[in-house]
Amino acid sequence: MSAFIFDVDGTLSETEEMHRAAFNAAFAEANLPWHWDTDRYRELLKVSGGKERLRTFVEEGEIVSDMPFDALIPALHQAKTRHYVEAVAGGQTALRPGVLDLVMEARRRGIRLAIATTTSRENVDGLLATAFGDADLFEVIACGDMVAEKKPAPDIYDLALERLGLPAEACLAFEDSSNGLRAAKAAGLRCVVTPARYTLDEDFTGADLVLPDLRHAGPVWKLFGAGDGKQPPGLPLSP
Ligand code: XBP
Ligand code: MG
Repeated sequence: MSAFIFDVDGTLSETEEMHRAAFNAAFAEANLPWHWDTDRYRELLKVSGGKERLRTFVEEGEIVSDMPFDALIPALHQAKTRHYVEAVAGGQTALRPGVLDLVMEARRRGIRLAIATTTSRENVDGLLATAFGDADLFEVIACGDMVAEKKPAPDIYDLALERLGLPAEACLAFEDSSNGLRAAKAAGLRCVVTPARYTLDEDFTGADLVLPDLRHAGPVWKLFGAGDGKQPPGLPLSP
């Protein structure tokens, strides 16, 4: 195998609380009486994509607004992205345990690195620059609206494979959510899942490996076919 393809939100970093805060900041800025608490956001996260999530919320709630939805949703999402990028630039996030070591070891072994995410390019660039100190670490960044169908559709992984010029069997995907796992499997990839705070209770049937985080990377190298995998396959999920 020749490449690792990483999801971003929840996989590289626990970013969803920052996304939730950014949505709420955008609502307040627009003087909308909306506030997403953690329970509501966990439900809404089942919809991939911030704009799609907003549309679901508005349509489900039959919420009336004096601005037509087709204008309201992009405007709110742009404001939300501005708040999110500011939060990331302010250093409000860090890489999940084990991510930096695994990425650096992959680089050392000449394994190519790519991103396949639902979030927008400006969010990805901000996180990579802040968390890794290098926005160019990943040679392929497939993200957001580059594809029509978001996760759990395979499109974003298909795009990453196309840009890598590699077949699915040459790559290993890293995800945190059921939507992401389904997208990776539908694209024919093996997939390691490290559930995040918002996805701990989701269904990861079909995952090739489920780990609490990437600190114990032995099973990852074994799955990738490049290591001795001394660790037992798939550590029990931390409580
Ligand atoms: C998770 C998502 C994104 C973020 C919000 O992406 O579904 O929609 O929640 O970001 P990932 P946007 O595939 O990295 O897990 O508002 O930019 O969509
Ligand atoms: Mg994710």
